[in-house]
Formats: sequence, structure tokens, C-alpha cells
Amino acid sequence: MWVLLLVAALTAAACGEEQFVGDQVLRAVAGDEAQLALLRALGDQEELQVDFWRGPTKPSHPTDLRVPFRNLQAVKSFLEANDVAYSVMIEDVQELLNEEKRTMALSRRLQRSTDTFDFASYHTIEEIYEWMEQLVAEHPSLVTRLQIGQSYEKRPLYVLKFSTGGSGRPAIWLDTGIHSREWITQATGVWTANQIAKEYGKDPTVTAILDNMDIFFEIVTNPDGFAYTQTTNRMWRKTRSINAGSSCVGVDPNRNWDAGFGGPGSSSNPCSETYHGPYAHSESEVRSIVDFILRHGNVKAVISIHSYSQMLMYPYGYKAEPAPDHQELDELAAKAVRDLAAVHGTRYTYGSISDTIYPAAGTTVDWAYDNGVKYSYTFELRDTGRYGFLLPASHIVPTATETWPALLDIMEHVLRHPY
Ligand code: 0X9
Ligand code: ZN
Repeated sequence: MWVLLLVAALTAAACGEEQFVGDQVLRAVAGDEAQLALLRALGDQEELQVDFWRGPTKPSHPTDLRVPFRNLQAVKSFLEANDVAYSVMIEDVQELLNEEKRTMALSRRLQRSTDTFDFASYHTIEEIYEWMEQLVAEHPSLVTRLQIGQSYEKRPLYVLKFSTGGSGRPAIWLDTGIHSREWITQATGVWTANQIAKEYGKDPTVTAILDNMDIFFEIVTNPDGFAYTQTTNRMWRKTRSINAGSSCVGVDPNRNWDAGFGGPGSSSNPCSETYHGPYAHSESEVRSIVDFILRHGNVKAVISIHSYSQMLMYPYGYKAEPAPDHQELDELAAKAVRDLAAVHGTRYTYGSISDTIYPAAGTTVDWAYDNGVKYSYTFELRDTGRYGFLLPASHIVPTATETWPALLDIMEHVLRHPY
């Protein structure tokens, strides 16, 4: 067995795939503002190559950080010297990646022999694009596939359109995978799109929604990043655009929107994971959605799906001021997380982005809200950090299944509250 593993590891390394052998994900909890500042300082020391998975947000809230093996001792000593409490969440990142690869390969063999799509497995971008064609072929009068633009590396930006006809109908926009490493989101996107198609004409809520509104669903919102997570670096979050004057690649597509662009919680450093880019909508992956939504002119809800932390949030992220529709958005979020929890007992927190998580300028839902889309929500799916971005495939169906009633709550509310 270990010979096979060794061969697999050597092959991956020879193909230029980034290895994470011995890397750990630590959870640190700052006791006060001073300790929080120390955690932020860790991130500013570029040579330590600390990759923040979650936070730092506020005292007594968890900060999850992936630390390369060679810097583990330095980081742990720093935390200990400053009395910052921490624990190890993931002992060896590479072990989880090996397991993920094994299950993907197993599912692929099964799929070849049975010719059915495995919703309980992670898939490559090619498999997802092929599945989209299949979905369209199976539901020709309901589903079409549009191309709204091209990524930086010239991949098509596909959107599934669910429509029963009419023209200029109010619409709901859904996106998953704008951060490429958040694999549970694209997988949940595939399951959910299939569910929408399957339930039309059966489930009365889905039927009522689609008899009056259109749904647009972009599943692979950051295709270059997604392809890169599968060939080269599983932990890639940003786009893959080249930054003039820097050797660091990519822009954070969830800081690139024209909503408080360049403000708190975003970075002007191209090497940062939260780099906002040279100007608002510089990324074609973002620009294409902006153009699409503005040109459509009747988008009533934008639901942008991320992971992880189990949260449901609404504007604002770029300012602390409550949104004019705060109360309605909050009540609807409360109902959605209640219905989500009823499925498997999974607990979500909810609130505005700036209250719930941290100030984040330039995000999708703030842009949508400021451009007239009242029902703007963003999910952070499972889990709360046991696996983080490396959520095992066995969680895909449970995650998608529990998220479904929450999505239906929001969509049904839009239907019943025309504006
Ligand atoms: O930093 C982000 O962009 C979000 N967290 S993530 O781990 N998915 O990267 C938080 C920002 C506010 N939340 C969302 N817009 N989902
Ligand atoms: Zn994200």
C-alpha cells in the first residue's frame, strides 16, 4: 500500500503539483485585541507563508491557519511565546489530499462502468461541463446553458438558465465556486441545479417559482482557479490573472466588486489572498457577472455560495451601517437557517457580513445590493473547521440536502414579495 502511495506522491510531485506533506491547520484563539494584532502580524510575515483559512476576526473567535511544515516550529513558538491558545485541527494536510484523490479516482472508475453521474463525489471541470450538457439534454424545455464571457485563461463562463418561458421575468442569480478551493460549493451547485430540474412540476414551491421567475446558476464561477486547484495547487483561492510588476498571481474575486472597493478587509498587495485587484471589475470573471446582471435588469436575488464556517449573511460587508432592508433580510435569514438545521441539525449563524464575520470590502452581495438587488445573500457552507476547505466527499449530499430548504425559503420569499 505505502509503495502505491509513494508512487502517487512522486508522480504528483513530478507533475509540478504542490505538496503539503506535514503542513498543519492550527486553530488559534486570540484572548484580546493585542493577541489579535499578533495573529494578523503572522500573516504579514510573508516568509512564514501562513495561509489564513478563517479569520482573524475578533477576540475569542477562532482563527484557522495552514502552516507549511518547515515553518510549523516557528509559528507554534511564536504563539506559545505570546500566550495565544491554539490547537491542531488538521495534523497533515497532504493525508487529506491523498484521501480526496483516492475517492475521486474510485468514483471515476464507477462512473465509467455505470454511466451515471456521481453527485456524492468531487469532479473535474471537464466532468462538470459534460454533466451540464447532459442536464440540458434531459430537460430541453427547462434548462439551457449560456456563456456570459471568458475567464482570464479563456475558459468559457457557463451559466445554467432555468426558465419556463415568458420574457423579462424577474430572476434569481446563484453562484458557487468564486473561490476555487471551496470545493463543497461547486459540488453543492451541481446537486442543487439537478434538484431544481428534477423538482419542477413535482415540488409545488419549485414549480411556482419557475412558473413566474427564471433562475440563473453559475456553478464554476472561477474556472481558472478551479482547474488550478486540480492540477497544481489544491489551496488556490484567487483568479489566475497576471499582476503587472509582481510575481504573485491572481486577484481575490470576492474583493474585486465595485462596493467600497479597496476598503477594509481587502489588500492592495498582489501577493495577498485578499488582493482587491488593480481596479474594480478588473477580473473578467467578475465583470461578466456585472454586465450580465445589469443588462438583464430584473434580477431580484443574488445568492453567492462560499465555504466554510456555516453562516448565512447579507449586506453590508464594506461598512458597519445596517442595510435599509436589514430587518426583512434578517428575519428571512433566521427562517432559512432554522429550516436548514431541521434537516441534519447543522447550526448556522447569521447576520450582516460585517457583524458576523469581518469587514470585507468589494464583495459580490454588497455590489448586488447597492445595484438594486434587495435579496442579496451569501452562504458559508460546512463545516466549522474540522476539515475546512478539505471537506470529505461524504459531506456533499448532506450539505446540499440541508442547504436546499434554505435556498427555497429565499427564492419563495422573492416570489411572494415582488418589488
Ligand atoms: O473572505 C471572504 O471572502 C469570505 N470568506 S471565505 O472563507 N469564503 O473566503 C468572507 C467574506 C464575506 N462572506 C461572503 N461574502 N461569503
Ligand atoms: Zn469564499
